[in-house]
Amino acid sequence: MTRNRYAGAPRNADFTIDQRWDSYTPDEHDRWNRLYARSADMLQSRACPEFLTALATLDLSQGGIPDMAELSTRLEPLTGWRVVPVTDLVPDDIFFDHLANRRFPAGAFIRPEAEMDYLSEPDIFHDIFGHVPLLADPIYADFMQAYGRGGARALARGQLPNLARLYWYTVEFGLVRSAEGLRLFGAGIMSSVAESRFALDAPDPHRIGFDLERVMRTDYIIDDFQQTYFVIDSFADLLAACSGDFGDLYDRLARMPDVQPHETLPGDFLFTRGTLAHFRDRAAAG
Ligand code: HBI
Ligand code: FE
Repeated sequence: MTRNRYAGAPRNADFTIDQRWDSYTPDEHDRWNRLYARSADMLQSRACPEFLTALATLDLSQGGIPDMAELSTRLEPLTGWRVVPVTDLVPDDIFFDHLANRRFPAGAFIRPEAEMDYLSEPDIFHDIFGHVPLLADPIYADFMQAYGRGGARALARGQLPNLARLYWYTVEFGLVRSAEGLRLFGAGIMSSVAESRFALDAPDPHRIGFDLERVMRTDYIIDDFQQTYFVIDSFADLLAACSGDFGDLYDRLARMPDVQPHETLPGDFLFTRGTLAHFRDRAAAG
């Protein structure tokens, strides 16, 4: 059984494919249901209110893997967003063009049983359970479109790495303040039970107040929990921070050294200064 049976599927110029929803097996539908139940349950006390509201609104627990076309008929009236099937990662320019047109490209394959707890690239559970619910929130929906438009500009300037960090530390691994304390919103956290605990509860990582320039300077690791999580005040604040022209910012960034993910800077607003113990153990283990 190949791992991603959509790899090599015939695709359109925009890299979309036919999801062939009828081809999912009962086992795959059951795996979605188990992934969904496990994460939705433990996120009740950890996810931000906007995510929980959107998750209930979109009701992804309708029994098995969502049909993206059907899901889009329910999402589009809310914020204009649709979900389109792709095989896996698509080229940056294609990705940004989809976001700029309120289309979220979601992987069509579901992770194999052996990778229930961690997988390296986005499967349909990461993309639809992790990313799609917040697209039902009007402010976050506007932010994601603004990000797509900014992506094309960053590509044109050759400064995509700076913008990719913004995506990484918010859309994938962001935390947000709420009346009850820090809460999760990043899709990479939401779709991982272990990281949903680590990001909020563990003493190991730093938790630093979001600052656009600081985030865009900060490198990241892709094969372990984050050493630093950034905390936004609100989605409105994130949208406002990203709605200006980044030209001067890119000029400044080009002259500044990168910040390593384990570092803190004098100007940081530290919600928690991490022990980094998890990462030292990992480094020691080699
Ligand atoms: N493609 N399908 C898919 N999903 C992504 O999250 C994605 C992508 N291509 C490029 C990309 N992300 C990154 O370049 C951005 O995160 C910056
Ligand atoms: Fe993602």
